[in-house]
Amino acid sequence: MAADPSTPKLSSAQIADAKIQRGQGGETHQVAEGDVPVLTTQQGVPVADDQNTLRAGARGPALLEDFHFREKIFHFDHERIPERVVHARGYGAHGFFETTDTLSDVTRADIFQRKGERTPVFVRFSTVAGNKGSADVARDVRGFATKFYTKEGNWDLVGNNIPVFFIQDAIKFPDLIHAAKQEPDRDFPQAQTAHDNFWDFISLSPEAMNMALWIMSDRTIPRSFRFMEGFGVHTFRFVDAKGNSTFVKFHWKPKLGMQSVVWNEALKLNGADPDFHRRDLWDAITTGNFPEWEMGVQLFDEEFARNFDFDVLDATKIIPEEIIPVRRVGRLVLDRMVDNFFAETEQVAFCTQNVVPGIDFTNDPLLQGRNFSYLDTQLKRLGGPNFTHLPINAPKCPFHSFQQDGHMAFRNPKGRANYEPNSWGGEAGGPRESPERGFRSYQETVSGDKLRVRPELFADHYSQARQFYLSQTKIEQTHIKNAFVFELSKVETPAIRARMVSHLLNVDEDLAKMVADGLGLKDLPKAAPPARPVKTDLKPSKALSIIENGPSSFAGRKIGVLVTDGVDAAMLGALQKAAEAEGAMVELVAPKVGGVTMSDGKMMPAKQKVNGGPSVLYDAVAVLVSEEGAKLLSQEATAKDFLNDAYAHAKFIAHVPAAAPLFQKAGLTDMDGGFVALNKAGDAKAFVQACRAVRFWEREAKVHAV
Ligand code: HDE
Repeated sequence: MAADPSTPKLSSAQIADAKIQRGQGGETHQVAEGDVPVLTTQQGVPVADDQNTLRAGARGPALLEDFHFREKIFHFDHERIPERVVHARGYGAHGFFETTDTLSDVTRADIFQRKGERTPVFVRFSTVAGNKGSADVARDVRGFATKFYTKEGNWDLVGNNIPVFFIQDAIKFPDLIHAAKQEPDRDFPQAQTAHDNFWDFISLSPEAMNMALWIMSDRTIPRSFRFMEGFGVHTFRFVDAKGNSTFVKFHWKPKLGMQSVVWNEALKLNGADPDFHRRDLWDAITTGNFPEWEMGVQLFDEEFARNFDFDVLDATKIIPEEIIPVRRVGRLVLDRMVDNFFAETEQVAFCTQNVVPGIDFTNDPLLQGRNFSYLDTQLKRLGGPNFTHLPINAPKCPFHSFQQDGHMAFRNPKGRANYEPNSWGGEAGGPRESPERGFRSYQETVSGDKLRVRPELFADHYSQARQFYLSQTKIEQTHIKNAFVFELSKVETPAIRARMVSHLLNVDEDLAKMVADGLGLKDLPKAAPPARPVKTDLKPSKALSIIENGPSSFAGRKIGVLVTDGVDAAMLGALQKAAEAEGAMVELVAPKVGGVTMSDGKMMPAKQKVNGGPSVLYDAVAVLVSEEGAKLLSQEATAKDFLNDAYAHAKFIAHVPAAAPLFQKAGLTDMDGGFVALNKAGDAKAFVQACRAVRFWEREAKVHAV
């Protein structure tokens, strides 16, 4: 508004006048100078005074005729729109999708026809359960929604970072979400599933068991959006030019490899920086380190679907990559932040029904329900049927329809015809349908009785949960066990805890016993009777483990360096150089944010003051204090926390000899293989190389006794 260049400019005489007037009132407010646009009302009327309401006398009542005041407050009162019922907390960015392998053999979708072609996209990442202002590193599924502005219309792939879902039928979605969100009488806890209602619902819904294993894994505490996978979840259809169909499941693979934080770190991160994930995306994109994912597809036909152990319409199941490999067909690069969060990220309206010619739905009962829900929800959130007119939602290809009017219609069709068929020829007659180019649904033969029932294979609730658990490394299995124990320890009703253990007995007996033990459960309950026998012969899939699919370098990660006055300038320089060569970042944490005086007398500014820059913000840490500095920080609790947390979170820790007293004071005497001594400049490189393993996992067993 105020930035509109067409708004009137002040003449120098007016500026002088305005300054004098302010001078009389004694205020020090800034007034427009030279080329700065003049503040106006929404009607374009220049505003002379934005500091005082119009009054009858200096101490008199406000006057109703103050249209500037009324307009300003009226608009402010209506700034909010309803937050999303789910996925309220989110963060988006622009970018492009580049087709790297054509798919013309299986789909007529225009976006997949030409290798090297780039299609603009907007991606919004989110958590599911938390409200709009909740913390980023809540244990939760992450949304991964992509809007492709293709040449044949917008395609929305509204996915998650976990390939399965809690429920099989959309009719259960309100129950699931009610149970997951704050309990309705007390309105807490928010942004966490560690409460009775959630586990009550889950333990009464055996179909949720596969997802329960996934959400208790580290997939739900990703290091940031840049380090997680994405999935379309449902089975979709590709349709070729002749109308033949191939089933497809969509995948996103992060270029930086997968990485998660550890649970205790997540708890602390949410206090230290509730915006940890959005800040990470902002920092990466604004510094030119554009996050990237590969798109992969699993393609299969009706025959495979008929013979597969599970129903491909069941969104609680995956097809392991070892059975159907993921074919890489494109890359997604996010390279531009939004200009305005509300206009773009808040108002973006994803709809699963947004498909383009060549991409079609299947009868997955979740997907079918979603196709109703998303359009419906946009009406509520954005206030009318014209949300597609908002720039973030409008297609970038030509589009024409006879839809008109409604709230905020600023794109009504021109000309006489607003219906068809019509006999007004040429342009006046408006657009016409195209049997060749137009979207055609896959011609599927459908018949059946009208009933409320689920297909038989949907009833296998445990086999893939077991497969998921057995596909994890030992460290990840321990994290899953600990997560169950943590969450169920927050559940106040013992019967719910026991009911969950009765399900886990069908997944893996050892897991169930360890969870029972962790909960202090005296008697092991009986296993819940499975509706179908549990398949114990499913092969573990390496693709399901985060650690097995970690990074090959330390690129994109951050080292926190604790420094004090007198820091060895050469060593710090070597560390910065080694990190840069790896594509990693270095941030200084110091007693004062103004910085430190290095050994060479030069000043180096810090990013964080030590009490505001805990080590949870970093992937690895280095302690480059001087002898004097070590003495100073030995008296500072947050400096000792910095080290203790880095140690407990199994991080790699580099240290100069002068730091020894600080480690002593912090009680860290066991310098295990995760410590790297920095004695000479070359050691900095060795440290960064060690960090490629992301964590020194062997240490974990030593720091958790219960
Ligand atoms: Fe959603 N979901 N969902 N969902 N979902 C919404 O739409 C819904 C489901 C997902 O960044 C809502 O615009 C139903 C699965 C993402 O703006 C709502 C069912 C998957 C986002 C809705 C599901 C998702 C949403 C709320 C059960 C992964 C955020 C606001 C059938 C494949 C999109 C909105 C964004 C948002 C309904 C299940 C992903 C209420 C009824 C499965 C990423 O319409």
